[in-house]
Amino acid sequence: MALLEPFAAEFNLETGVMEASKNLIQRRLSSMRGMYADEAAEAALLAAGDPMIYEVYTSEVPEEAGQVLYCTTTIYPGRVGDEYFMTKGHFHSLRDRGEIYLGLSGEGYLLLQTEEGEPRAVPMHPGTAAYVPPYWAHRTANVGDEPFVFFAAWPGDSGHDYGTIEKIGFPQLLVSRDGQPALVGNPRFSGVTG
Ligand code: M6P
Ligand code: ZN
Repeated sequence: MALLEPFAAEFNLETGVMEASKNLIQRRLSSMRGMYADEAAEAALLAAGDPMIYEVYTSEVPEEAGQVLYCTTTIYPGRVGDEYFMTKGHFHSLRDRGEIYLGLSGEGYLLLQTEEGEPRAVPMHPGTAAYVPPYWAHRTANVGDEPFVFFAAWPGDSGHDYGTIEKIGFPQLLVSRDGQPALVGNPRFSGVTG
């Protein structure tokens, strides 16, 4: 492994913007087609201009064992039908790699599931350190009216497995009920992986 020089990156706690980051990932609704339950609401939003759902400023750290990758994620406020704007979500390619999140601004939820489809949900606020244990798929959603911003750090060799989530979805949907976040069963959840 190469010996790296120590460095520091500055980022904005309100917006999540990391000025030094050369890697900005932007996900509009069109890049996550089929992930929201309400297909008619998705089609209407796509026709109305394809909203930005979230942005990720990633570190320049090499993706290899021993390194610690990090990023900030900013999920914009909004819903597709009743379902709050959210990330795609992923398992780690190496399933036995965990992750740590720190809420910086706004209000969100961390949604998780095991490979057996066992769901969990963890509310996140500024100052919440939420732990993603190894083996749990993870997705975040914004349940507030402002951008939800959080910092994440994870082992450099974890990898992102998006395909499994694209195929099976998450067991629960996070929706707005009378203006409050509520978890409901996902009727399209196709269950256990493999
Ligand atoms: C968190 C971390 C990142 C991830 C980002 C967006 O910041 O888990 O690794 O890329 O959320 O989530 P996703 O990759 O699932 O779209
Ligand atoms: Zn992860």
